[in-house]
Amino acid sequence: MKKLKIGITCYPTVGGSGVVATELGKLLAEKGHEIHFITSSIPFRLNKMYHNIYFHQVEVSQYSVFQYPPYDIALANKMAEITERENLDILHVHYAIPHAVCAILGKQMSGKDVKIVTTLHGTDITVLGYDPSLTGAIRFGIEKSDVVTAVSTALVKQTHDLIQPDKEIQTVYNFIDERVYRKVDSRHLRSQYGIKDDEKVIIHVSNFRGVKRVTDVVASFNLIQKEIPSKLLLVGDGPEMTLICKQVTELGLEDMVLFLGKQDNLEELYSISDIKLLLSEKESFGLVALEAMACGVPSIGTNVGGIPEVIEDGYNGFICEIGNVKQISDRALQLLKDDGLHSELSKNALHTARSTFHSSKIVEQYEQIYKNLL
Ligand code: GMT
Repeated sequence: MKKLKIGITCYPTVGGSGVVATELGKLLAEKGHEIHFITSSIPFRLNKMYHNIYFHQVEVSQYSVFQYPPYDIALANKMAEITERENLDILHVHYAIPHAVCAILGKQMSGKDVKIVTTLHGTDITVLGYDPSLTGAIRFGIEKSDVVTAVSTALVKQTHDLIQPDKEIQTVYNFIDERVYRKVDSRHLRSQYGIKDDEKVIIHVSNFRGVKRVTDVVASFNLIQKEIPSKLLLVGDGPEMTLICKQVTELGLEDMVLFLGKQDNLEELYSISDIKLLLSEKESFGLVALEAMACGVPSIGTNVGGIPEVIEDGYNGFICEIGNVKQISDRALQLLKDDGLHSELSKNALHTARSTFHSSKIVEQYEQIYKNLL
């Protein structure tokens, strides 16, 4: 395939969409394409030097005359500048708002025939889609993109239901870098964290926003630890943290819940975990479930959004109703008490991560999309 020049715009800070966009850029660069990240700061996962990855920072000047800094205009301006100067073939933006709209403006400003690919990740639809002051702009961003993808079939459907764009939207699933997310020997962490030999480990990783329902994670764990010696690892930080700390204290679980804060090298934590809990009320995909599965950890997830497309009930994990902590803890106990069942689901989790969601397969799908456009 002809080597392409691809501009990528995403939210570069911690978050699944930024992770996927950055990993995509890295893998495309490894395949010889030239990648130009056009973002507000250097993507946090861009942690290695690549000769064919460039970073163009969008800088927004503060003028007292503006009540709000004009970030979207600065981004469109930078997109136009890079498209023209580097002769980009593709602008691949992650999130319809504001990135697709900025790309459309940037393309017009550049006067070039750069093709726009927009990937929807969820919050732009499942949250902003309910805001009537934004739906018109989201629809415009989608309809004027050359190709639109969404990270799950559930998100495709939700976008059509909420935004009703006159545009086909393709599902292209998320992926992880299997070279990073794999079972590693990190047993030393168990003793360092004070986890006893007979204790099971349950893990939850998120940004602790309300939609992640971390209170359900703690409530489910409370029921689990009554029947089986166990520890809960809470990884991440966010707005709900104070509430969660209070809940843990009220339930008397201080010695059993480990607050680890934000962490890199999650594969080391997954590798000492027996079960992952992802109990969100909104989740277009659930990248963290895939990360855990790639390390052989079965997940218990809620029946929302794209989660059931990643976690197959009874095959590589379990799907439960939102907020049904009894059902969730029953499923967890079933898995934790039956070594045979656990190892079967763990094997299947690995298989799912390495087949349906293998990075090579997903990156090829994106390459095919680019190729068809040019
Ligand atoms: O879930 C978040 O709070 C972060 C958000 C983001 O923008 O990074 O995640 C969204 O995109 C991820 C990557 O595609 C998906 O795995 C998450 O499910 C999705 N979050 C929601 O839909 C709430």
